[in-house]
Amino acid sequence: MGILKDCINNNNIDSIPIWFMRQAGRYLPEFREIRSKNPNFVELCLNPKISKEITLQPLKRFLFDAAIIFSDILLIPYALGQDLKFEKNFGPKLGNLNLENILNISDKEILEKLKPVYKLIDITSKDKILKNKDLIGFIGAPWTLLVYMVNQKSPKKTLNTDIYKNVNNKYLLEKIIYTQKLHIKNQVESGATIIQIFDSWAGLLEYKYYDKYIYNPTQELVNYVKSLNVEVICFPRGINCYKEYCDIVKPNVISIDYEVDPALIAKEINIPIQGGLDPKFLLLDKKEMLIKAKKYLETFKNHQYIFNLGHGVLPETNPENVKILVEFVKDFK
Ligand code: 1CP
Repeated sequence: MGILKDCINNNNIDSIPIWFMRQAGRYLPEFREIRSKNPNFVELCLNPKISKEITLQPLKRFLFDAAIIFSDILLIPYALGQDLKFEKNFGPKLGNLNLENILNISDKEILEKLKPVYKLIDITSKDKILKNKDLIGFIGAPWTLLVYMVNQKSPKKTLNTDIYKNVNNKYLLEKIIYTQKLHIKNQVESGATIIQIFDSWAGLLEYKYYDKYIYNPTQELVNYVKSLNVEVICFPRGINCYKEYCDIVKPNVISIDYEVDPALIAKEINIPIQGGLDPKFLLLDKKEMLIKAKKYLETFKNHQYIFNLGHGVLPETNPENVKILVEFVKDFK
């Protein structure tokens, strides 16, 4: 058990726990080297030996308290039989959505496709570098997955604004939730000690649809993770009602994005908080970066707080700045 779990469970800790979203990724030259030799991103995710190496790369360089598995939320559409590829300078491209096929696909077929992810978790969790550290497994929240599956590409490109009016959403959502439970269970059984739910596109949804697409489905998954005696962190990026979200969904930890005012959140929310710092601040010079980081450390001084960013590390980040920031947080008293 690592200090993330200690922090969440209010046990004594002697420093602030820290990890970063996208801590394994393109800002690291050793990742780029592996990536250049593995042009097929899905195959890379499904190669346990190499994805283990990528998962552990940031822990070899920095004093992070947790690893997050090198995988992707879009392996779920892939496991449900929707084609998936990642194109250079474009991002994910998903194939046609064949609802009938998706609804009929069996657990066995799904698990067969995702088996390499569980193998990755199994071999990574046994590595001695993770002794006393957490291994974070994850899923995409149902809404975010629905967006990718129906839109067939990142909503950053263009978004079909009628997405939530699609009459088949009900069945698709049910299948997504069902599949996510399978995926959560297998990640936990393979050695994931915490689960994070990424709702990266929560901010796109109109508020009147929150119950249907965000609150109810996510709450169901949160309850499921808790029933396995594992802590769950939720990251509903871009919403502006974090307090209401916590009251309804009840995650163990809420991960905040960089648009959120930390002082207001510290006042409003009494569950453990994670993250917040704008990843762009890691592109500043060292002194300015640390001033920004200190604001979060000071604001959450009397709170259960896991240091993280308000979204993923940017590819143009200098790893030296990551090192300086992590050491600053670990030394903060
Ligand atoms: O080399 C490359 O181009 C690959 C870039 C990359 C990486 C490093 C992708 C493609 N996925 C990943 C790994 C990944 N994805 C992790 C690994 C662990 C870590 O954080 O270190 C995680 C947790 C994810 C989760 C993920 N995938 C999310 C949720 C978090 C977020 O960033 O908001 C999302 C939205 C995706 C979809 C995805 N995967 C990759 C891309 C380019 C995208 C699309 C993003 C978009 O829509 O703009």
